[in-house]
Amino acid sequence: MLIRFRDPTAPRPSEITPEATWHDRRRFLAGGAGLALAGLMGAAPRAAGAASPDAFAPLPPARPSALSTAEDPNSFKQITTYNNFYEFGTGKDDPAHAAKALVTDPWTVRVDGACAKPGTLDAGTLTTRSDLEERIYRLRCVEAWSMVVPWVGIPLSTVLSRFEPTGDARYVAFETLHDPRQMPGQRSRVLDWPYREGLRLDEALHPLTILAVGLYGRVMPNQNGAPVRLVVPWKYGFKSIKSIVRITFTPDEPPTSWNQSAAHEYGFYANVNPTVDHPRWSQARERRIGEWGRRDTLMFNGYAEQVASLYAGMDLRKRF
Ligand SMILES: Nc1nc2c(c(=O)[nH]1)N[C@H]1C(S)=C(S)[C@@H](COP(=O)(O)O)O[C@H]1N2
Ligand SMILES: [Mo]
Repeated sequence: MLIRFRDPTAPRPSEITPEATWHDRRRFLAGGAGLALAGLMGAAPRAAGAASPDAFAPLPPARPSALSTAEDPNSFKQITTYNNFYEFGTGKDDPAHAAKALVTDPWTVRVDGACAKPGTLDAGTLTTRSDLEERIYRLRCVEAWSMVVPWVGIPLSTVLSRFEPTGDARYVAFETLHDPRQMPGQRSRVLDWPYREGLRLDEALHPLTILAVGLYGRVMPNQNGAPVRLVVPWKYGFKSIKSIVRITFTPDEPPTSWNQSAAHEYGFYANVNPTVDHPRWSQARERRIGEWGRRDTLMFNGYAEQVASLYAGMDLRKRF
């Protein structure tokens, strides 16, 4: 994989240049064909009403992570207007509107289960930590699209270690807020609420797994899972649970929402794997949002070098 190094003291491009401008620059560098294509696809970032990062509070400068990809990120508009967040509707453009009113401050995350020091986590304190890292991940979704997102987050392991998991902690379970008054999607039974996800402890402690608190150097937009959501970049998008209120260390594999709703379609592991098809579609290729054609999907979403050893000896067709 490509690893990008940057001077950590230098301001990030997102701090000195409005994001729309660097997209213009990139399009200019790509030449006329790129320009024409972007116009055709309605990708012009200055379109009236386009979502702007300026509407979101800036986060303190984050250290660029050595695990960042060098790929160009998707635009702020693409990342914040094409979402899956069923608590706010099942349409891809629902969350951008319906999540606006979600109250994310104050927000506490309860941490319990098999740990010596159960307690709570104030989401607000996560955004001011000096170990915030900026990473660019390709978050691929089961619906065969992908995006490159410049998340800002903190390694989940840094947070979990404070609660001192015991020897019984073999898995970590996560839960989203359950509040049908604020989350209108929870009034219909598309899923068994609250949204639940889980990881094996070694997956949860892997340095690629982060608790994300923002993107493009700004606090997390509600539609992307404010104030704090998981990002597990080598897994399908549904593993990356949004708006987390509870984290529990468990001895057994915890139940997860999509697995409960359709076990033959969505496994617990959900590692991106081009050789294992979803029962209803091939997972060999994906469309990058903003691109026309499809590209080959990479094993573990391009992070095989970092994570393949976690699954040594496992039959990934059975444990999909
Ligand atoms: N609580 C909650 N988390 C969720 C979802 C959801 O519906 N509810 N959707 C998942 C799915 S299917 C995807 S593809 C990603 C999308 O994240 P994004 O909108 O930030 O791109 O969020 C995941 N996390
Ligand atoms: Mo998804």
